[in-house]
Amino acid sequence: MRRRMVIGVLAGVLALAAAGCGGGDDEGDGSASATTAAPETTSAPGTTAAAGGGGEDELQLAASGTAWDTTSFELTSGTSYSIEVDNQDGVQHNFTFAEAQADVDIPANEDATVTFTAPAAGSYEFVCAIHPAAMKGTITVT
Ligand SMILES: [Cu+2]
Repeated sequence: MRRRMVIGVLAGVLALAAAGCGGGDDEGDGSASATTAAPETTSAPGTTAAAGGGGEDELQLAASGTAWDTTSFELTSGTSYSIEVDNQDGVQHNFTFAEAQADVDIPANEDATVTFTAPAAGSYEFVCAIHPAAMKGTITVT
């Protein structure tokens, strides 16, 4: 109760002070500070837009010991994805996401990148076509 009253009084004082500044003294001060703050606000969204403006969302997946290190992905329908598949095994693996027409072989101890567009919303499966029993996972598209 007491705190709320103190805050209320402070807010009232600040409001009076702000009103006094704006109305009484030269308005040049107020304009100058507003102009200074504006470029900072403008540059931040610009940077974000540039970073997000790329064509594809990049994901990573690794195969080790005839197993995927990630067994579930959540994608957005209609978005382009690039998955870098790192095969850490001494045998060939494969990444297949049939519904997105994604199918790539990854030679032993090499990387391969597969790109595709996420299909309609739903629950799908990705698999290594060479070791389908051991190497599979789910892709949830929303
Ligand atoms: Cu495999």
